[in-house]
Amino acid sequence: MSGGLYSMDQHDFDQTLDLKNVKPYGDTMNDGKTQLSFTLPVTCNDEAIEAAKQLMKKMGFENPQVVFYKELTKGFTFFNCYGSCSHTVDFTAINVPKVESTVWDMKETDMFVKENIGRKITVIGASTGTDAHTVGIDAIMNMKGYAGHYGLERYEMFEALNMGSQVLNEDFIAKAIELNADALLVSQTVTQKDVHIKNLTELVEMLEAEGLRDKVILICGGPRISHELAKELGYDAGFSMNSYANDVASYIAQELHRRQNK
Ligand code: B12
Repeated sequence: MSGGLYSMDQHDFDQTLDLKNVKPYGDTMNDGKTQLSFTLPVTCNDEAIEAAKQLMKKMGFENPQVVFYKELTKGFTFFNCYGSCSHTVDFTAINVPKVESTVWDMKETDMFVKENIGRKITVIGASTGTDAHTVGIDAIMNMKGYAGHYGLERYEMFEALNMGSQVLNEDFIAKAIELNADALLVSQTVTQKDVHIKNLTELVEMLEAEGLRDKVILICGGPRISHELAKELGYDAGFSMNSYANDVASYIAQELHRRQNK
């Protein structure tokens, strides 16, 4: 009996979903219910709460509610709020550029490289510029890998050098020349004041000046990097959160093979 009721609910539920006008789901379809948090640089008092609500309205939230607030430090107030989003997106019109390659596991990639490239692929990686975050590039390169995906150092057909963090673009390029690298992997985590754009753009310009840009597969990655941004900045591919060594390795192997057969 309850199973029948459940499927009726599901049926109603599906009928009210309009993919051309998608809004957040809270308790019921199309209620727009959203939780958001932010800090205002004002003293923690009733006026601050009213300011947060007015701001929510201007952001397009109906029935704004402040459910939690706290002084962070003198003159700064943090808010947790709820509201109903009045905006929608057309989900059917969304097109996200993605790296075009088939994702293989380590064995499949190694076998492909053995059979189709016939030599080891040399890859160097680093967090460049002032960026001191190493966990992302380690996840991709280190022998032990990350979340059950072995890193490039583990691959039989990859020669992988991880230069670590805060590597200057000129040192990175010098190493690429010394090792005759096939692929360069750049990690950028900090995006404050667009420092990642500066570092990434500078590397492309320096590679172009050295006449090296077309000779390497240039890849960047990080939590706020997208494939679209990477392409815009002159990279061949960009990888973000939830990407692993095997995503990158299979892309590099396929791209190198494609270039060799051009
Ligand atoms: C650990 C950490 C640190 C450590 C780093 C230690 C180390 N050895 O790496 C320390 C304490 C040093 C640090 C310092 C700073 N940090 Co910090 N840090 C973090 C933290 C908590 C975790 C980052 C992390 O390790 N993630 C785990 C890895 C596995 O994820 P990932 O990097 O996204 O990598 C994955 C993908 O993105 C991708 N990927 C990443 N790189 C690459 C590269 C390639 C080629 C490919 C293919 C894929 C790829 O693959 C990975 C696996 O899926 C984050 C907050 C958070 N929870 O994310 C803040 C965070 C990144 N830090 C931040 C900031 C602001 C700083 C500081 C500026 C703070 C300060 N004022 O001093 C400094 C900057 C220092 C510097 N010069 O860079 C901000 C960045 C905000 C921004 N958008 O710019 C964050 C988001 C915290 C926050 N919410 O404010 N940090």
